[in-house]
Amino acid sequence: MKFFMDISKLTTNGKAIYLAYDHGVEHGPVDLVGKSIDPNYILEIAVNGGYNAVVLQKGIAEKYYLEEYREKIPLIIKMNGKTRFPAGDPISSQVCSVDEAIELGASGVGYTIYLGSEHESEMLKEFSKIEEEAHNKNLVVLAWVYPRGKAIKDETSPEITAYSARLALEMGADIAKIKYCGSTECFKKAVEAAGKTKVVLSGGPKTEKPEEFLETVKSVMDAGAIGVAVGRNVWQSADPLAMTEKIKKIIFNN
Ligand code: FBP
Repeated sequence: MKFFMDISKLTTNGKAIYLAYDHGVEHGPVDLVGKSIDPNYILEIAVNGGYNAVVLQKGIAEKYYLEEYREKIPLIIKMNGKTRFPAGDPISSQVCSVDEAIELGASGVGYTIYLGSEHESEMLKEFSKIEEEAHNKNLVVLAWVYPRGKAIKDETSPEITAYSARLALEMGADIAKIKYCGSTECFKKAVEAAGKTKVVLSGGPKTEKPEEFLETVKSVMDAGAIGVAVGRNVWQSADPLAMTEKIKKIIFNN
């Protein structure tokens, strides 16, 4: 069992930028505006933008990643998912096995835990099995920790953001992917709570002006995050590669 995972295959000098593209499950094609409906378009951005990895569900990986991109860009497989339709507290089901992720060429696996959901215990149990197997098989484990459900009064409060980061550490994740809480100060507390688990920002909806998102990136880097996992703010932008360069400048020159 590997207790200390080497995450260098998914980082550059300890920093990282990941291109998230699991929205076809989470939100549906409504998010995949213009050219971004085409997985090849996204994979080209990931390669040409010099991302540390692209995040895909298994179906896209099987049909688009395997043949052409395996040697060009590292892969993080999203291990669970849910659509936007079910009512009530969220639960996200495992839809890919660790062995399948390895066959698809994954260097890491990602799993969403809805902290505070009434179904939280099922996700914690599922995550912990994936974490054990993935670490045994030398995969980096990323936890998307999103506070959601009736019990959560404010999904981006400083307290719940730090709790999200801490949960990732306690559950054995190598990297926690968490939402922004609104200030460098509060994100710093989350990074502190994550301890030896590294923290990346979860992008969020496309901001009106690109500068707004870039300010958030700057803020989380100042707070001690290692980078971002971004989707819509890149591939919904008019010039995804130019946007990528601006984000990278903040992350890697920090
Ligand atoms: P974005 O940068 O587009 O927000 O992507 C990050 C992400 O975590 C995706 O991996 C996921 O599909 C989406 O956000 C889910 O967002 P939410 O559950 O907040 O709707």
